[in-house]
Amino acid sequence: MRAEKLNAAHIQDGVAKLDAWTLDAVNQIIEKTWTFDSFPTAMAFFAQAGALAERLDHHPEFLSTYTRMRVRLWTHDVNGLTRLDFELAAAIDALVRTEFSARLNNTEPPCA
Ligand code: H2B
Repeated sequence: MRAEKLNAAHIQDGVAKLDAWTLDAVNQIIEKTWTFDSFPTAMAFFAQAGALAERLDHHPEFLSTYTRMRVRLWTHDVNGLTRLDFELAAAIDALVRTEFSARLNNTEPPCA
């Protein structure tokens, strides 16, 4: 079943429930950046988040810059945000919490 495009109020609500994801309201994208302790850790995150996305049949855009990984989510099918984006965002946060929390580099600001 195709997920419905969320309106602005539902998007605000969804972003508020997530941990530090930001909204690009113009382009209807949510995004978050993590900085890891090394390039191999960043690549392990890439592989595991990719496998998670494949299981959920919802696919992020990844930007890899050395130890930094940016994830952007939207639903191409509706050209906007749906509950699938928020479910995948929460699942990626859970993955980072369980598998990568000891391997984050919190001293560097997660700038773009
Ligand atoms: N991922 C994302 N991010 N947006 C989509 O609209 C989308 C997807 N559509 N993954 C899915 C796959 C769709 O093509 C299949 C048929 O479910």
